[in-house]
Amino acid sequence: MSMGRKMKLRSIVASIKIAWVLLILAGVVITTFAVTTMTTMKPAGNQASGIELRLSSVDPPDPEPPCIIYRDIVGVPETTYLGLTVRVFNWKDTTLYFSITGSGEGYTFKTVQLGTVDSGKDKYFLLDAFATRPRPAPEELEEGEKIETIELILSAYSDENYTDLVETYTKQVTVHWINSEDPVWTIEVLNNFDDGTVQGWSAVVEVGNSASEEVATDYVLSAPYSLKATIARLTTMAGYSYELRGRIEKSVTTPNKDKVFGIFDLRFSTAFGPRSHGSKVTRFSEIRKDADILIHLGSPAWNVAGSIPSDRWLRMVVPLPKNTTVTLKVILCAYFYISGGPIGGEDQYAYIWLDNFKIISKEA
Ligand SMILES: [Ca+2]
Repeated sequence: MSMGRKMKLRSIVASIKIAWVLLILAGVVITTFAVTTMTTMKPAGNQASGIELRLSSVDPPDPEPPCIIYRDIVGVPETTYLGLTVRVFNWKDTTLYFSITGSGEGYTFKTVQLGTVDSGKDKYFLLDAFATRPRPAPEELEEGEKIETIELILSAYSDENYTDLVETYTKQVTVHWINSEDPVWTIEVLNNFDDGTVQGWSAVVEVGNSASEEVATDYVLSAPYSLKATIARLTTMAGYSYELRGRIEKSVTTPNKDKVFGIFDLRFSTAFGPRSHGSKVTRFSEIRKDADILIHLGSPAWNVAGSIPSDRWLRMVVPLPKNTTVTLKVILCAYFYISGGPIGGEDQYAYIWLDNFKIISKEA
């Protein structure tokens, strides 16, 4: 690894701490995420390996903190779906073909062929609906919680038919279920927007021209309203690629209790004009606590189409620090290319919906 590359990676790590990446979906979706700093688990021992699988932005050689996916059973279908974003590293001296699957009691995993990662490189992959599992019954969650372990199994092949196995790499991941409706949890915040107000949330444009927030009725999880943010960018030139990025945010003060979680039900979409190419999908989404990335979905590569699911609800659950004032942010980034002749000014849009946002807490 060249010094230049190392420096760049270091600076990214310094700003990020732990980015996890997951998503789940269900009839309503459900997602997940992981954070490592809040647990006493020890990192898995290093595996001497020419390949590696990570679920965070922490770069080798730094050990990756333990991976934890938080999930809430409330409001999800009887069959739950787990999705995640993973990073695959190839330190072998040739390009390899990768596939990934997993195992865990009660889980059914897909086997997904990821394609190639070049020698010395890493890539992000979003695994949509990667695993299913029957929703745990409330009785299975003692004190409103249940911990289980799954394994992710990465396999590298030398050929495009995925027949000549070169190496496998296994990663242990903790799944931490919660039942946010168990009375052991105190509901500190519930933002369902059903009073017709935005309940302290605001929209912010990061790359583009405008952002606005409102209560909306087009997509809701609890009637009559959800929160809807509209982020817009005016495009006036053809033959250019454009980024469109914005967020919703709210400042909260967390309770002085040992366990605090934020539960987000989110939906993303875009509306691009007829000249835009780049698919009707978004590039990445993140949940941040101030500048810290708590969950990252999708790929940083701008030209990866279909990086995150859009037009359906996703759930993401994040642990939060106690007794602290933080700004919670949900970021959405889209990328597109405008082709053809002069377009004379055309707005492109990205949308974020939020409903039934909760902060819950309890003593350990
Ligand atoms: Ca609502």
